[in-house]
Amino acid sequence: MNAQSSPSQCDAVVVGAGFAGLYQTHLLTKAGYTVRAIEKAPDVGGTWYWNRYPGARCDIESLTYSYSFDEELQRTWKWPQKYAEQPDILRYIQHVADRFDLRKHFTFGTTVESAHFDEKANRWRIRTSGGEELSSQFLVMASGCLSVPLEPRFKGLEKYKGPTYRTSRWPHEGVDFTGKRVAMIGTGSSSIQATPLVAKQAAHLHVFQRTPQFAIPAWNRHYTDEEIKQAHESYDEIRRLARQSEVGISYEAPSIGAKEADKESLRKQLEFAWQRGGYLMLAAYPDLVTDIESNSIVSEWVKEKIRARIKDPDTARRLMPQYPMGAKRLCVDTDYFETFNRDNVTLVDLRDSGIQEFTEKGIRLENGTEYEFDAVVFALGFDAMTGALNAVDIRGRGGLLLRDKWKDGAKNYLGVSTAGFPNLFIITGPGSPSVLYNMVASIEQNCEFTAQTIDYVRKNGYATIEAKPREEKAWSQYVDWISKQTIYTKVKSWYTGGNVGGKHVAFMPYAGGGLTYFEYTRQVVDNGYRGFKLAA
Ligand code: FAD
Ligand code: N01
Repeated sequence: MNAQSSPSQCDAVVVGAGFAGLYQTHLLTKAGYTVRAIEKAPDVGGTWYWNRYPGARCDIESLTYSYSFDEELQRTWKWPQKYAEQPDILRYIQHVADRFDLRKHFTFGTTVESAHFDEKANRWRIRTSGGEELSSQFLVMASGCLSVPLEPRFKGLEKYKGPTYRTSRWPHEGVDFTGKRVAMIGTGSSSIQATPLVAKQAAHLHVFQRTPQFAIPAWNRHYTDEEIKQAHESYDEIRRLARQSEVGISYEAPSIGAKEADKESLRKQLEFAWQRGGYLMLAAYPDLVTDIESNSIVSEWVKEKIRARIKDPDTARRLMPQYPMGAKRLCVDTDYFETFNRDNVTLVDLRDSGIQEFTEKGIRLENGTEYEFDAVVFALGFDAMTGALNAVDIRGRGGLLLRDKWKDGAKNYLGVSTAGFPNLFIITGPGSPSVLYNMVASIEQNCEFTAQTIDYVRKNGYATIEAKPREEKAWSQYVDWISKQTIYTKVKSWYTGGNVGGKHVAFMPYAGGGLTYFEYTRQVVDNGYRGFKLAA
């Protein structure tokens, strides 16, 4: 079946062809439902289709940051590196699409523009950029937590004559910066991965930093054949250990908090965590996200490590983060701080003087300093978690617009459902562990919950399922309360929406841990969808 010629009436419309949309489509079609899946990009991949900048790679080990649902798939796929590069992750996703013959359900190069719930028919009416009108009982938004990049909105940008690039929309043919004077704006994860590679090519690189970030070395390397063989043989154990952890990654950590550890055991444990590298530095002790004193001990220790990587003391001072480690998503780097030891790299600290405007040839700061560039790279981040949902004209009962409902916060139940929007499912939405968990595992759980729920609704002869307002309120208050017990609310970040002008600021993911969340959703199902209203 070719999606282009497939019926406009179907059981479910799935939006997105990333890890989530593909798995959701696989589950539903395998269960016998008709699915029309729509993707803006010309092909599968989602995040890994769009983010092709130099150095793009995952920050959770590939053996874990991959689908677990198919034995044969995980035992036959060979990850070349500990943290796979974007081309390898994209190749993997394409392989999954081929292996399970998923492309035939998709219409690519097409955006879902609106989705209105028809209360008389109990169906979603969906309109696409291709002018098609679809009608489905269920709508699954697998549209991504980090899929709507922030537009560069700098005064005078239209005057600038040189080429500009966005990390999240990198040209497929790549960019050659050889001999060029380059500006990099932003110092989040994307910039931290791209900066060392751009610096190696460019004649000179200026990095414009507004907020210094914590980054932990990845210590990335190629896997040996023997390691891959062993991993394939012990995959059940790898997944079992990952599932036992609150973040979906297996790791060892002491049971006491950092502030309770004596000096010598603290040093040993932090050295161990540093050598292990990457995102798991935040799991060096179990209380780093919840206890500011413990966090501060470890943050200071990490800052010393960072300081030791930078030769110039003034540059080191300027690169030092000033917030609790992990409150912004912890970055994982390869040679980021060492890059500032190069003669062809200059840090521009925007806390001294902000960007006034772009000129024909470059950038002028508020203090009058001017820079000339042959190319500018924007690594400004995303309208996270709600961006892709609010970009679509989604209307529920009574014509209520989702983005209006959410203007004072993304109220939801379990992150997957929101009251007044029957038969709408959101994969890794606000209110679910999503970005605080290994995302692929988080996606698998949410997709399985959605498929199971759709099956329950259909097999029991219901027309609709939707969150009850009372449970939604309780869940949203609980998500908010938990976040306030953590360091996450101590700083402006994309986790809180604070990076987007005018967006309601509140911590969006569920910070109570994956295990707790998964158990909670299991109980909801076991109790006949407690908190949901089912109607015939
Ligand atoms: P996406 O991959 O974002 O896919 C959503 C798709 O929906 C997109 O292709 C988009 O074009 C499409 N779409 C959106 N709206 C519409 C619409 N209206 N109509 C049609 N199509 C639409 N997470 C981790 O856990 N570990 C990592 O190491 C990691 N690395 C990352 C690196 C980068 C550079 C980025 C940006 C994110 C990273 N993430 C990581 C988070 C990453 O987004 C998730 O891990 C995962 O890939 C998300 O998959 P998804 O299918 O939910 O969403
Ligand atoms: O975006 P970010 P990202 N003028 O929001 C700055 C995942 N990911 O694309 O901090 C000047 O982190 C902004 O400054 P400030 C991962 O989950 C993972 O890098 O707001 N600067 C910040 O420095 C990650 O967290 C990987 O003060 C401006 C930067 O731009 C998420 O995606 C790799 C500005 C944006 O950083 C987002 O990462 C890549 C302005 N007007 C992404 N506006 C891995 O390593 C914004 N900034 C796996």
